Amino acid sequence: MIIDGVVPWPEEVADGYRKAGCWQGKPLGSLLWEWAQRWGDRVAVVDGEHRLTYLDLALRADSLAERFAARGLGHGDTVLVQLPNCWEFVAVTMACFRIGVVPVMMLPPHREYELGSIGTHVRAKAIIVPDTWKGYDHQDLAHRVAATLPDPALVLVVGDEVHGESIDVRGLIDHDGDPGPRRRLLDEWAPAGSDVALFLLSGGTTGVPKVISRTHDDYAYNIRRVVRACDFDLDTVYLAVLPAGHNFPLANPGILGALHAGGRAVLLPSPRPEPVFAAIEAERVTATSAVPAVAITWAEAAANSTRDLSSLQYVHIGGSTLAPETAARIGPALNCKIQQVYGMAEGLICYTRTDAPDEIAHSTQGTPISPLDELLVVGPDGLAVAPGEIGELLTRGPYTPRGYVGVPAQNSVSFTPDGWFRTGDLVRITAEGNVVVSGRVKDLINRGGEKISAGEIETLVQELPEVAEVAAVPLPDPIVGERVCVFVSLHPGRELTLAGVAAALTDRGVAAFKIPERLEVLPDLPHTPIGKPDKKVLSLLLTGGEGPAAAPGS
Ligand code: OOB
Repeated sequence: MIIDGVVPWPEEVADGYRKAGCWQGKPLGSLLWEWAQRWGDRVAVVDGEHRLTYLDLALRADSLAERFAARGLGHGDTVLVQLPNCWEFVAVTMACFRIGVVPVMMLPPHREYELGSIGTHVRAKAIIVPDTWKGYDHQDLAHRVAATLPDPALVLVVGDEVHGESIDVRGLIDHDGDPGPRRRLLDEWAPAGSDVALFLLSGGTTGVPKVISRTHDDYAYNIRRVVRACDFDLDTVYLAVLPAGHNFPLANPGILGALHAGGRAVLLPSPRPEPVFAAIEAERVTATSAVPAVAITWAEAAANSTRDLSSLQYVHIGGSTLAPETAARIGPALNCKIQQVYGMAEGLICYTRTDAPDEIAHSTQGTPISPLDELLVVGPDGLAVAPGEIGELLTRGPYTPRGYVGVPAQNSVSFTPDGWFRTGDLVRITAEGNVVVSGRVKDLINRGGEKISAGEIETLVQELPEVAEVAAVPLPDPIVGERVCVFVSLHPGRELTLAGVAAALTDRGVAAFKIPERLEVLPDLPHTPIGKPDKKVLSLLLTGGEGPAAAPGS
């Protein structure tokens, strides 16, 4: 089934990946039943009091899948999934995989602006939310968003307070009768391995939502390889604390990797140290993943914790830059080994291996998980740099798609004509083949691993009547790495405060993590020779001449 706007791999390349055994033609929903057959009564998912075995999970997913289908959802229909880390997230995702419905992985902080623009772009047919989350009414949000979408969309809700006009997700799960006939029926409806399994989000650019389509074949391959790179096995107890819809905790190796290995995924809705340490102690967690900002808070809190963290073997750290000195502190503080990961929703994943010496694990981001990943480091002229030199990383491979969904103009910028994805990251590759990320050329702000497109913030701030010109730049920050700073010049006689900007963007329904945290008003912005705001100069103004780690907008 071909979904509008999804860019396939060229047929001969796809054939090569099939012949090499990467793509096995099995949808992820059928893998769920393979796991259930192998490990049926072992615990697969833990969420507080809830402990689901592999068989429980498969039966619940089947029940949901059948009810989704009964409400008209089928192959290629897209569903916005905005759930915190909970067992229902896993069951809903698997249910979608079972019948070829495509979950679109939204994040809990997203609001009208993100749900509305992505939902419109992918023509969502349903929105799945919690009733409330962190004091915010997501059910209400989902109904407001649904009313603005191009097609009628169902609102499905996980929680105790489900209103009449919403569908109660837990109410769709039944445990009656013989599950065999349903399973056989769903097997007949299963998508093909080459079909799209899910849509992941990338930091958007100006008005262009960047949606990444991942097929069952490519995602399953990614999961198999990363499970190997991290030595996940039957004894793995993986703790998911980052938002489960993000590619890192979802599948690298994350929740799906733990399940694929026959281990167990423990879900926690927050990375705060005390509940994390309590969960590690209670569930004998062996591995977890974190962005650097989170790993640092754990390392600091561990000194004063009486929790038994002795089961923890590995913390996977990635999503933004981790300084080698910091990396060296985290392992001893948590009494475990760290594995660095450099990855992206667009595909490519690099990991330092479990047996890497400390100097590699602390100062590099490791090697690609597949021997078929292709990496090319180019200079500003587009030509390969000399080995070991810094340049922009381009990549292709069996789990790196060839384009974003439905944005041909953006794709001609983000991908080369021969299919290389331009990561926008500056890297060098060491003599041993390890990738070291040293900055970036793409214009985004990386706030504790959450990617915020500078262009998107600029478009929103430019809409304010006071603003003549705007540029968003990263403000270096010791805790989250970078925060959003906007420089503006104003129309004559106008005034603008940071609180004013924050209120205007919040009113527009923009996620809180994107709201600017610093505002600088200048009489005029400095410009580059072609007349764009000069972000290098602006960044220097912020750092007093030191310059941030990243080189934005160059
Ligand atoms: C992960 O995925 P995304 O899609 O949120 O962000 C990808 C971008 C990369 O292009 C790079 O700019 C940055 O995040 N990044 C890193 C990094 N890992 C990712 N920058 C410096 N050092 C690192 N170790 O962030 C992601 C996806 C899967 C696994 C891990 C991370």
